[in-house]
Amino acid sequence: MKKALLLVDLQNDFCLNGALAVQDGDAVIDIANQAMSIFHQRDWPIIATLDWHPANHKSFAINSGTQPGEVGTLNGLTQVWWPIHCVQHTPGASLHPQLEQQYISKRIYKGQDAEIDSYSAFFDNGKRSATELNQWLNSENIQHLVILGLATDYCVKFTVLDALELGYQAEVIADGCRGVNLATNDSEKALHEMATKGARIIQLNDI
Ligand code: VGL
Ligand code: ZN
Repeated sequence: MKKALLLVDLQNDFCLNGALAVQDGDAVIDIANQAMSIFHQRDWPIIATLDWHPANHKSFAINSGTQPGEVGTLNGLTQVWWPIHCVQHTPGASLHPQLEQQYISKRIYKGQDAEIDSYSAFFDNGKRSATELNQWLNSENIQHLVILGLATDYCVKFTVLDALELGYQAEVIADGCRGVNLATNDSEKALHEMATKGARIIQLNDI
């Protein structure tokens, strides 16, 4: 049965020296390349998501008169305020230079609406609008996703939970994920929640 590999936000701003660097984020690039090579050999599709914000995005603390790391409300939804990151067409928004991009068959952009954040690759945080991901997977007859990327406790988590809700089988490559961990253990908790809701937590060696 055909599976798709979903690489979540492997962008410079989440890696070493990036604006929203996740601890040890660079380590997942090698895992992503190994996973891509396996999927490529099997002729299975590889999808990359990109956090893709306009400069005036309201999730940026500076645009909302708040401090990064604090929590507030944006248009009725709980919002963590972030440093400026992944601004469209800037180097920080580019995929990591060591990622073997030639294997990517589809790119999914999210977070373009300045008024709402968008952690999941499927929907914005208020489920007000959808990306083209679900439609694309349907057209490719894919019901099974293998997911890795950044950050475990935000974009990976919400992507996996939406995938499960939409009826996909989801496997998360734990050694291919790293988290923000605003609170210690956020990433562990996120993996636990994904597992509770039906995801299989695996390692690269299991694929
Ligand atoms: C992400 C925070 C803000 C992520 C994106 O990719 O997990 N986290 N924007
Ligand atoms: Zn973002």
